[in-house]
Amino acid sequence: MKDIEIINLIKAEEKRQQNTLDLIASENYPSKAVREALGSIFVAKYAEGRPYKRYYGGMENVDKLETLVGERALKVFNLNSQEWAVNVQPHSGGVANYEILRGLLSQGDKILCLHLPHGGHLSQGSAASLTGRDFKPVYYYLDKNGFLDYDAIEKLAMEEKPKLIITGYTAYPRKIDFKRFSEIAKKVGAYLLTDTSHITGLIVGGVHPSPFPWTDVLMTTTHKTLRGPRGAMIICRKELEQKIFTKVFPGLQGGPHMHTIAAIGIALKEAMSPSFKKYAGQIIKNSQTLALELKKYGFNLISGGTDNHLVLVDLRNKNITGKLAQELLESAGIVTNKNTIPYDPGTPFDPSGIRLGTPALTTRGMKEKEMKLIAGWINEVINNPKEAGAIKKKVQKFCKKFPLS
Ligand code: DSN
Repeated sequence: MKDIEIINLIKAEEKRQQNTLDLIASENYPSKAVREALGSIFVAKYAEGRPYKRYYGGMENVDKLETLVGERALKVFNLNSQEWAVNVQPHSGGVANYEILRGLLSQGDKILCLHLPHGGHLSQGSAASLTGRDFKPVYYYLDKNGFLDYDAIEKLAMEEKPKLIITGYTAYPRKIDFKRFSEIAKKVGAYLLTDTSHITGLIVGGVHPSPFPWTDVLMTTTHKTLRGPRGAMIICRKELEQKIFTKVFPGLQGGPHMHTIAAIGIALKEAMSPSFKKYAGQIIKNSQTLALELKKYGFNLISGGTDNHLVLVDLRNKNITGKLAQELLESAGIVTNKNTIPYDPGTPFDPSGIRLGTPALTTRGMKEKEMKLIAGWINEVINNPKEAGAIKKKVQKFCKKFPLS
C-alpha cells in the first residue's frame, strides 16, 4: 500500500530542510548510512536484556551488534572496559538522565544543577521534570558575564552537600572545566554526572576537553554534534554499572531499539575518521565567525562569543523578543530557536534570546564565507522585517549550492 499522505509529508519535509538554513544547535544531518540502518530489519527484533543475557530467542546478530556498538562507544572516548561500562540502549537523553538519577540516588536526595534559564536542561532537575520532582534540585547560576563561576559553584556545593552534581548543558557557549567539577564533587562526596549531548562530537573530534577520567557518569544523546540517529547512551565507572543499567532495563525501558543501536554504531565509526576531526574543527570555526560577524552588526552575545558550536544572542538592544525573532527569521528561511538568556526578564515562551548553532550547516559543507553571508541576512531581517520575503528567495537559491546528501 502506498501511503500517499505520509509520503507527501516526508517529501515536504525534505524540501523544507533543503530550502532552509538550519541553525538549531541541537540538530544535524546524519549520513545516508546512518539513515539506512534506521530503516533496517533490526527494527523487527525484540532484544530485552543485555548482550548474551536476553529473554527471547533469535539473538545471534543483535548480541554481536550491541557488543560491537558498545566497544565503539568506549573506543571513541579512549576508554577501557576494565574501568568503564557502557549502555547504548537509552531511548533518549531526558529518559537516560532520569535513569541515572534513579540508579544512583534515593528519592528526595539533593542534586546540584545549572538553572534551566541559564542553559541547563529540563531533565537536569528542572521543576517541570520528574528529575526535579523526585529529587531536590539546588541550582547554580552563570555569572553576570555569562560564564560558569566555579568558585561560586564550589561554595554552594560545600553549603548544600548535594549527592550528585550535573554539568554539561544545552545553551552554554563556552568550554567546561570537567576537572574542576570533579574536584568540587569529590570535595563534597557527590557523584559527577556529565551530560555531553550537545558537545560529544566536539569532544571526540578533539576540539573540546574530554570529561574522562573526571566524570563518574556520562550521558549523551547521539544525534547532535555526534551526527547519529536520535538516541542516547550512558558510560559510567564499572562499579556503578549495576545500579544505573538496571534502571534502563527493566527499570524504565522495555526492548532496546536495535535499528537505532545499529545506526549509533555507524555514527561512532564515522566519528573516529580523520574527516570527522576536520568537521568538528570547522563547526567551531563557523560558530566563531558567525559570532564575530553578529557582534560587528551590534548584536550582544552571552559571554561575548563562543568556544563551541553555539551562539546565544541577547536581543534586548534590538527591540525584539526571541519569539518574534524566531518567527521573523523563519519567514526568511533561517530556522533558529528562541531561548532564555541568563537573568532573562522574559518568559520561556517569549524569552529575550535566540540560540544559533553551526553543526547542521557545517555538515552541508558551509564554511566561514557562508557564515558571513548568513550573519548579514540575520542582521537585515531583524533590522528590517519587510526584507524577509526577499531574503527568503536568496536563502533558497543559496541552499541549492549545498544539497543535503
Ligand atoms: N532539545 C534539545 C536542545 O535543543 O538543546 C535538548 O533536549
